[in-house]
Amino acid sequence: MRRALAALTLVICSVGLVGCGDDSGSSGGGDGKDLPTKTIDVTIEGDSVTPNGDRVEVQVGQPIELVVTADAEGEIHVHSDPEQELEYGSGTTTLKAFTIDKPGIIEVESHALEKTIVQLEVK
Ligand SMILES: [Cu+2]
Repeated sequence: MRRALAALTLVICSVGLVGCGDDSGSSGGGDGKDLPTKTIDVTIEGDSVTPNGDRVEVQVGQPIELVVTADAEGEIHVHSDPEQELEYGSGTTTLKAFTIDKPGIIEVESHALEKTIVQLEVK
């Protein structure tokens, strides 16, 4: 009985920790400095891409990092101004972090697949 309780406490603690980490990512201040990097995992397999057009909220000036796992090399377009083209290889590639300097909706897409991966909702 005691053992089960200890295990349960452990589970609750680690879940709580994860929750905290996520929260601090989205509730930062508005000064545009020291914003935590927003990491977006992207999986490209054949002609399917995940996520597929999801909205992701980011803040102006927040570093955005795409971690791409793909079965073939390719290129991701970030439709910011100016547009950015980010190349990835087959396997897992962590792309160079970028920032968006004004509010709006920025599409991140694969032209090869003609699919929108995410829409960055920049606030
Ligand atoms: Cu494009």
